[in-house]
Amino acid sequence: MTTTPTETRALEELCVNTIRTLSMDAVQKANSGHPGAPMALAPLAYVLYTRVMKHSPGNPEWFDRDRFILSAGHASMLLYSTLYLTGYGLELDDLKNFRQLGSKTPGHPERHEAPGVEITTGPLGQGFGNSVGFALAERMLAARFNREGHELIDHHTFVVASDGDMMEGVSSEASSLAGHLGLGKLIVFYDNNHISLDGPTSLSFSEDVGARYEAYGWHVQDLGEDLELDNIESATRAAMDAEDQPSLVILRTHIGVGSPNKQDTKAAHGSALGEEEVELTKKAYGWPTLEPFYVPDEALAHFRQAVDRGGKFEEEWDERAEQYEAAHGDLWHELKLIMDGEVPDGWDADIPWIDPADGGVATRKAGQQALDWTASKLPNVIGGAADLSSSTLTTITDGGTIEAGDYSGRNVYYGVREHAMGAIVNGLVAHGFRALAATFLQFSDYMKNTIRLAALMKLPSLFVYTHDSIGLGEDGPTHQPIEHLPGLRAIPNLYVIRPADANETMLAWRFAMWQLTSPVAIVETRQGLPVIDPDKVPLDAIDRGAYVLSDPADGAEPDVQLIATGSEVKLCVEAQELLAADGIAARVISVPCAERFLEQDDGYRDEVLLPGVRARVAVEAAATLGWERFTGDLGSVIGMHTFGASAPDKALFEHFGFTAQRVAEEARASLERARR
Ligand SMILES: Cc1ncc(C[n+]2csc(CCOP(=O)(O)OP(=O)(O)O)c2C)c(N)n1
Ligand SMILES: [Mg+2]
Repeated sequence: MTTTPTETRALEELCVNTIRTLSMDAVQKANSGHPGAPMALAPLAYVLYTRVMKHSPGNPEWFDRDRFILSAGHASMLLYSTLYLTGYGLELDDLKNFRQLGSKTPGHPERHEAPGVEITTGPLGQGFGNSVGFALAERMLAARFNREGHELIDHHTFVVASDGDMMEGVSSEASSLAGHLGLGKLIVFYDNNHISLDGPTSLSFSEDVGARYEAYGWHVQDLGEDLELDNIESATRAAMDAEDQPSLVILRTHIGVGSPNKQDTKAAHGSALGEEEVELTKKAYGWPTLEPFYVPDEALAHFRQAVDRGGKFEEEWDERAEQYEAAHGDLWHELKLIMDGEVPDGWDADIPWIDPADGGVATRKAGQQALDWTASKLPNVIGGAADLSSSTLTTITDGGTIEAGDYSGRNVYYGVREHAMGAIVNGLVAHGFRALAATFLQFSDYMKNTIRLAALMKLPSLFVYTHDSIGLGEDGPTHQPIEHLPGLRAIPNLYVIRPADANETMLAWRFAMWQLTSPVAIVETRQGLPVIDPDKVPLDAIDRGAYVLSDPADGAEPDVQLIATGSEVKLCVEAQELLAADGIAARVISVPCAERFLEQDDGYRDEVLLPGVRARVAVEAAATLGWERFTGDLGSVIGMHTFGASAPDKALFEHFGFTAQRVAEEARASLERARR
């Protein structure tokens, strides 16, 4: 039986309208969500998922798949409808449960909640930034692993970006870098519908976006209103042919297309159309029934061909992988580690401990050694910084530089683009690299949402923040973080590690590399710190979050407990001596990772922080919020209550009360309260 072109066109239109009606119905049932963009973008999703993309719905994790990233995460129903239809394992019931507690179809796409969702999106611009990381990861893997006659890594990253995405600074930063690096396998579709949440984009957005992207060095096509499926497909293929430039394909769409009363208005953006309007729209589509969630058999069957098609892609790739393994066994082994996201056994057998005789070592300096060590053991570690690598010390020594056309290096120069750096690192990590984002702690604010999203996704991104306190000195209060540590610690799933010395730093990096289910922020000093004898630092110091660094001499029971992180630990060690001279026995507790410590069982917590010893002082050169959990009602917290100042670090610590004498004083006062 042959089908005529007219029949084919009718079937395809039915398919496109199935995406539209499912999306409308799900939003209507939830009485919440964003119907307009999915309706308008249905032809694009149809073309990508059934004609263009190399993907395998039967195995959403197939490594060489093309990645699809819905940066306009509010259009989630576009993705869910398409994933259901093409056979990713979502069921119609999942669409009916859109936005309900525990469903696979939350309001915005969440990585791994539904199969086929590559990355969590919703905060506009983030997905765009992530996609640059995905596209860069592909190029880096290809450069490292592809060999003559063995093109094992060869996939595209397709992105849907809305007006809001295009307005956000993070996408500009990321696009600028993507253009600079010539990431030709990145293809962004701009949903140019002239509408955003508040109304027409003419309220606030009037630049020539295409010209802007041309200036970034992108390949730009503007399809205008011509959204015929064949036209979308040929533009996409033209974008794929532009191998040395990322591509922007501008589509002039109509939000809520087909809705007689809401098309082209903000009313189609973020709320259900309403029963009546849904019916009117279905009639306008010539839809066969008003029954919600109706899926025509022939449309489903047509979409589901994606499963067999994907199986073939995969089979063919598996064959090539076998040949590759036979020809390049070592490389295959290395690639497998990255694909499986595994850390090889015994990788951390020889930790490069730092000798206390080395004198003052800044923890950022130890961080450099830790990076070189971990990078020498783990091929997927990637260095970089936002134009501060000579300060953050986060370039892999002899690792080579990523540049346009040569992606074989291991260091990314992100430029002064902190927000994009965070988003790109999340993309690199989601694609299997252990990439780090580095800048000064104060500038973590610029990239805050990327840290938050990594934490939400439980993505093991590594954030390295140096210049961790007033201890950075002369650069002054603009650069001195105050509220950042408590702010970061308040993010669920994020481990914030502030090592007290070079050896805790070594363990911090080791921890960041082996634990694969949370992002980690390592916070390091600019200034030198005394090195703790490695014998005094337990191997699980970071894993357990806190440990007893020093107990009173002669096994005396402690009268008071001194608690600190980072550069303030040494003050506690000095205060311990001052107190001993007065006959007061003090325990010093180093807390490199408060969140880990709080996760330990009571037994360990009570072993370290003795519940019976209520005289306590916590010291940290940051806002004090949170330390009262450790110091209790009789203790005190020494911290920062104002901004810092510009002066040499020693003068600042003195000025703001970070001295051993002050710690000893507060300890005596707390002991007094405890004895009353
Ligand atoms: C960073 C960020 N700011 C604000 C929002 C809230 N918000 C969701 S969609 C949207 C704008 C909608 O306009 P557009 O991106 O053009 O999407 P469309 O209405 O065309 O679907 C806004 C402001 C958000 N999701 N992320
Ligand atoms: Mg819009």
